[in-house]
Amino acid sequence: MIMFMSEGCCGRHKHTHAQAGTEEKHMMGRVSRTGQQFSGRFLRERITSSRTNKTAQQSESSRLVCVRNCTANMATSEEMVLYYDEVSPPVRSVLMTIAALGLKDRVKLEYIDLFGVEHLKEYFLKVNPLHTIPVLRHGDLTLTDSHAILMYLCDTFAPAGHDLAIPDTLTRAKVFNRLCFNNGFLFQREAAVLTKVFRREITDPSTHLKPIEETIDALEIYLKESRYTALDHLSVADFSIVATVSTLSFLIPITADRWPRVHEWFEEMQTVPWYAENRVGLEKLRGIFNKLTKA
Ligand SMILES: N[C@@H](CCC(=O)N[C@@H](CS)C(=O)NCC(=O)O)C(=O)O
Repeated sequence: MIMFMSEGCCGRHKHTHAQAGTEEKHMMGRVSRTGQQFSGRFLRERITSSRTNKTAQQSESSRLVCVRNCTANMATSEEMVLYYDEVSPPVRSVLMTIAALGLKDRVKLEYIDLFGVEHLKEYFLKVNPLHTIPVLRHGDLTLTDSHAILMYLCDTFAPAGHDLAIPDTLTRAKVFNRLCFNNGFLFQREAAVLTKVFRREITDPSTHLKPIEETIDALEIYLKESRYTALDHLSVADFSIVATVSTLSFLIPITADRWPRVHEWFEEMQTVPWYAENRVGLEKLRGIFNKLTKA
């Protein structure tokens, strides 16, 4: 968890979701560096061509689509509320997913000012006693972890054939495994260092970077095994991991000579239209980080 302190930070953060929406519109339909058009049709074609064992997957897929539809029927009429502050990497992964699934109009955003220590206020502790964001509320359901939220959104709202749909148990296992990598290693190690900076315990993080570098080494290996972090096409694992990697790039530049595959993937992720949702909070956090690390 990144612990946020109040000193000097109150009132700095204003709601900028509308700004993110403008950027997203601007980027929609953009062509990636590899010449790929990020349209819904393109995504469907790409996922279809990557399927190898179609028949087995289809029967598993229809079972899961049925489960998903039942969930969707129960839940889609309820309002969704996301407690957020876009400086948070896990929040940004959820914002990218909401945009990619076309859910922006359906999610009410409740701003929790982390640097204003709003997450420790009594009313928010009733929402999440562990005082972290993001939190997603959907009807009676309250999810207090970004990785659980990402899986839930995919299961409930990704139509069959969408890149973010999770059609079978093998795909689920791969995506979930990378989400666990982010939750247990990448984000934790990055957060441990950033917390020291935001608590003003250190101004020079350079001697604290080894554990983070080790996780980027692991990511380099994973990205040699598949085109994206979990699969050969985009998944929510990429949103989760890119939110963390873009933030840790304040601390460690992701260079092509040191981590060629991570560098290539990170460059490509920045061309994905929904990455616009990551930029706003990332730049806000970078501003705060730069102030606290300047000697
Ligand atoms: N595993 C959680 C981590 C969430 C987390 O640590 N969020 C930070 C912001 S990046 C937070 O709310 N920190 C406030 C606190 O720990 O009190 C997730 O992925 O949702």
